[in-house]
Order: sequence, then C-alpha cells, then structure tokens
Amino acid sequence: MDGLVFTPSAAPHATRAPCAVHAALHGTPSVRPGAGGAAFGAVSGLVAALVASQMAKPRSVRPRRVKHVCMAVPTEKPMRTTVFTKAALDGVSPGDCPFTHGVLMALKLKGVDYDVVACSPTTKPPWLLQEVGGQMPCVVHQGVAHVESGKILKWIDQTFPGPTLAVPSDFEELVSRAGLFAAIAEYTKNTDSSKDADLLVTLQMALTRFRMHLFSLPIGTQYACGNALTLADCELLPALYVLQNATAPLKGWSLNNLPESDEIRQYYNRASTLPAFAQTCYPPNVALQGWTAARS
Ligand SMILES: N[C@@H](CCC(=O)N[C@@H](CS)C(=O)NCC(=O)O)C(=O)O
Repeated sequence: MDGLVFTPSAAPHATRAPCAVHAALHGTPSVRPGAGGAAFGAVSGLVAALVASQMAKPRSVRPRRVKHVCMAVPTEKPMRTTVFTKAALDGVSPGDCPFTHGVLMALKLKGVDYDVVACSPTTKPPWLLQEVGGQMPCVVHQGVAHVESGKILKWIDQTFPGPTLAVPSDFEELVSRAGLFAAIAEYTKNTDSSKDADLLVTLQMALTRFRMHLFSLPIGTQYACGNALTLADCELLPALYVLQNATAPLKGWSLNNLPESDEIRQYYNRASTLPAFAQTCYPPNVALQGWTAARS
C-alpha cells in the first residue's frame, strides 16, 4: 500500500530532564532511582504548568500526499496477506482507523508485503461477516482471519521474522495506563462545550503520564521503549496522529500547543519521519472527515 510522505519539522532530539517518574506508570523502580516517588502527585502540578504554558503556535508535521492505492473488495478470502479496514466516506478508500494504522505499522516494520482492502458497512464480504462478525481491522493470512488490533499486533510479532516488536515486560502496561487514545477520542468527539475543559484536562493528564514515562528513559532514547519501535509505538503514534490531524482542526488543540521542547512533541516528530509510520497513514483530510462524522 502506498501512503504518504511527511515533511518533518526539524525538531532537535530530546534533551531529557534528569527526573525519574517511571514508577507512576509501571509501579516498578525507575531507571533513575530516587526521583520517582511522588510521581502521580506531581501530575496535577505538571498539568497546571502545561495548561499555563500552552501557546497556540501551530507547527506541524505536514503530510504530502503522493499516491494512494485502493483495492476493490474481493468476494473470496484472498490468498495474499490482506488487511481489511473501515472505508472512508467515499466508501472505497481506507478510512480513519488508528487500530488499522498500528497494524499496518507493525506489518511494515516486519517487512511483510500486504494488501489493504477498505470496506463500508455494505461491502463487507460474506466470509468477514460470518467468521469474525464483520470486525475490522481484520488481517487475513494463509486463509485465517485475525481480529482485535491488540491481538493482531502480538500475532504479527510472533508470526513474522524481522526485528522483534515486543514491548519489554517493564513497559507492558504503558499504553493502557497512559490511556491516551481514549482521552483523545473523548475530547475530539465531544460537542458539549461545557465538558470541553474537563476533557482537555483528562487528555493532558494522559499526555503527562506518557511524558513522565519518556522522562524515565535513559537520555537520548528515541522511542517509547528504547531505540527501536515496538508494538507500544504502533499504538501510541496512531493515537497522536488523530490528535494532530483531527483534534487540532476540530478543537484547536494538539501537540503544537506545547513547547517545541516537549518530550511527546519531539517523540512524535521523530517517529513520524519513519517510513513505517509515514507510509501507513491515512490522509489528514480523512482523519478530519471521520472524526467530524463521529461527532454528529
Ligand atoms: N477493539 C477493536 C476496535 C476496532 C474499531 O473500532 N474499528 C473501527 C474503526 S476505528 C471500524 O472498523 N469500524 C467500521 C466497522 O466496524 O464496520 C480493535 O482494536 O481492533
């Protein structure tokens, strides 16, 4: 599947503050022992500081559309490894699905050659409905249909050769504890302006938990669990892509409201230059259309 090429902003790599708050996320000793004790207590203070420091200075990683290949929905289960995903509003091209995005990232990282088929509610093939209740993303490989992105990601890592994408045991709960996608989704979907402030604080708390995790890593660490992408990045980066491309236009808030030196902003800028991320993105306008539809 051909995707997008990104023009990255030239963000310098992180210079990490010498603090350790790993325990807040993992309940285990920090990489830098001695500074992690009051981590969760510090969250609200950090959020307050962040709120105060938010200055709307849009500076985005701008995707440049190059080429997009859409396959017609085959009636039979395909022989080639194929990812079935939600269609965009046009009914035929890949839609906004962060779960699919993560799955495609993992397949790319493993070097798997795959096809993508976008299905609308009315074009799902009979076998997809019968075998997996129409759930998507669905990866068909050697005649077997795999669903539920969390399970698919682990299956990809265990099935295909290539670099391990396993999340180190210390960080197993990183994604679920940070709660980033849920917080981004709730805030982005909300149309009741009286709830916006609370939802934004919840989102900032989630970002702060992830930021504290990044702080806890050795200085110079590139990604969420080390210097190579793992399944954790395959979940976190697609969530941040929603923040940057749907939340930003709908709510006027994104990572661009944070200082350029912000750890998460730098992490996102760094990772979004990688082919495994940039070549598996759905277009930004599809993100906006999808989340606009989710609000109505
Ligand atoms: N828990 C599922 C959630 C998947 C999901 O929400 N998929 C949505 C798009 S993001 C979808 O495909 N909706 C269209 C449909 O089901 O027809 C997973 O992790 O795979």
